Amino acid sequence: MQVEQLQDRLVVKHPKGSSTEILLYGATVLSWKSGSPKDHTPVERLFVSSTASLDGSKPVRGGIPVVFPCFGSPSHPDHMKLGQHGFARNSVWKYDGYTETPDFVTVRLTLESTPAIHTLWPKSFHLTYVVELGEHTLSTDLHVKNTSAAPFDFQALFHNYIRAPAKEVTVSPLQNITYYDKNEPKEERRLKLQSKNAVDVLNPSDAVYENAGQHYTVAWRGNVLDITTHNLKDVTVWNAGEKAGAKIVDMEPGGWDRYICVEPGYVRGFYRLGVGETWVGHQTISVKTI
Ligand code: TA6
Repeated sequence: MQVEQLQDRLVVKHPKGSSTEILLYGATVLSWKSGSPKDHTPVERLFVSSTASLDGSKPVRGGIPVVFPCFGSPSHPDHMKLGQHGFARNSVWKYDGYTETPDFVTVRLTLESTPAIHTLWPKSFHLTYVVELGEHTLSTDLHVKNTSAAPFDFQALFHNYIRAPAKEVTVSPLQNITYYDKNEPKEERRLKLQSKNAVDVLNPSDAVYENAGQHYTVAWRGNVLDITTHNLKDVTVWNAGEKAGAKIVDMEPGGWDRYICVEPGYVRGFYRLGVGETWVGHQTISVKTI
């Protein structure tokens, strides 16, 4: 059996040694252990703060929280009752089974509206989250189906906390991509053009790149992870830095220096989904070296 269902999570094992754990709360991928094509020893690739709450009392500080239907604090008139990053990351999803092939083990989770969600966002929808584990890859797909009687607008994003030393890691290629910096006061924010190809987070970063290339390389000290995406035109690069990181209540001491968030999403503007239509946002993270 490649998938073990525990009370609060799924534990998925690949015959070639990689593994992943998915909390039903938020469908949050909590762990992804994978070797590389050169060294097959599985290594944890995601950061989860040791002080994160995993009991469903708040979104998990780490792993891969799913952001839907709004990114950050709501800005769309239909989203005003929602909390930061929406409800997908703090709702309990249902396990909907798995499939396996010689190369992949794939699990599905689903979420539909509940009375509590309906009071915040009175739309009818069906979400399916598909997590596919390969020998050196982890893919996540979010399927959004509009089962309402009218179109609705949403944003979606995978809030990947990649385990990496913030002082050394870079994300590329981002040269000539326009971005805005969420660390700047809202009224002073303006779009800027990124001049560097490989962007570091030596200074605190909360940069939202729009219409980026949908293929990113995250690199440090000979480690290389690739992220390729589909239908997720934007990417956010976030690291809180030392000062702000110390103020995040569920961040372990010094945790700011153990992660970089590289977050593919559709977050500049809103995707309008017609009645009965389905939108799929996809990412694959691959371990390339070490
Ligand atoms: O995606 C970046 C971001 O929106 C940052 O602004 C930062 O606040 C981060 O997400 C974490 O948000 P959270 O609600 O999980 O504390």
